[in-house]
Amino acid sequence: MVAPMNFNEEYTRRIDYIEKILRRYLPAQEGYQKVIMEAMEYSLMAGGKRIRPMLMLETYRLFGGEPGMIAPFMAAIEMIHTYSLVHDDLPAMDNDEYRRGRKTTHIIYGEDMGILAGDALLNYAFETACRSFDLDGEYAVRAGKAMKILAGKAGIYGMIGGQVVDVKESGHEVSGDVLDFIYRLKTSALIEASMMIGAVMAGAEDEDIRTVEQIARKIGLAFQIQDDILDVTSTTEVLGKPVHSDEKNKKTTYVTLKGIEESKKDVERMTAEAIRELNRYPAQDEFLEQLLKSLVYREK
Ligand code: GRG
Repeated sequence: MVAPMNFNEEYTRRIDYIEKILRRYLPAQEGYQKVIMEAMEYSLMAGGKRIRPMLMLETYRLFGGEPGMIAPFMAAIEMIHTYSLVHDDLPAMDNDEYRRGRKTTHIIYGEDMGILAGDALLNYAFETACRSFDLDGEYAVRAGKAMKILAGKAGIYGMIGGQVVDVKESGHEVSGDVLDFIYRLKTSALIEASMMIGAVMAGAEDEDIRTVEQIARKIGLAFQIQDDILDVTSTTEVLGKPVHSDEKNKKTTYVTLKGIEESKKDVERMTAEAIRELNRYPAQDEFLEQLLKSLVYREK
């Protein structure tokens, strides 16, 4: 008889594995510019749920990927995500002092180094992902495809584009369509990149990669709506960052448009749909299903 999976144990095991990878790919702290390597480590190793590399790894496994080949992209996606948080916290953006339960990077290292640490993580993400080109034959071809996805989903047609509209539309009410656009780009794009890159590096067919993109889009939307809910219902101690930040920044969110109860139902519905669509694949992944379910009821 197969023993039932202990989700919490498996989750902790994966966090440890991902953090080992992140440490392995961080640059050595040396040279006249050492302070930037310190600031990169400070922000990258501050904890966090590591959802993006985790989804990448699980999708890679779902499509039969061999151990090891995906590691540079797992590190790269978390570096890009962390850079976005470092910049999002800057005085010119949300001006926040706490993130992941500790002082934000610009508070510790100053605004100038905060900007540079974000830039450094973004650039180093691509330097890290480029290491996949050193892999053998077919993997180098897959790495090229994955790189294109990473660059596109992080850029003006992806996360940065979403952030631009989010910042531009702050301070007044926006329509549901504009909000969907912001969420799809600002939050879903990196989750799409994570899962698509997992599939690409495992050698999935183009049609499956497109399906994975659609599934990840739903997961990203559900994730962002839950983020909106927690901003209203949670506490600074639990979240590790300020609550009521959407109200402070006068942002339209799913919660302001639809209310908490409706938003919760949407998170549950989108997650159930994503799980159903993933379950069509013959190689099922119990951890992935549990992970998606846990995101619906997450507290931070
Ligand atoms: C280019 C100046 C400049 C800034 C770019 C793109 C950008 C800044 C910011 C967008 C980042 C952002 C706040 C997206 C929202 C997505 C979201 C819910 C982030 C929180 O992710 P979690 O919950 O965080 O995974 P942890 O800490 O767990 O990793």
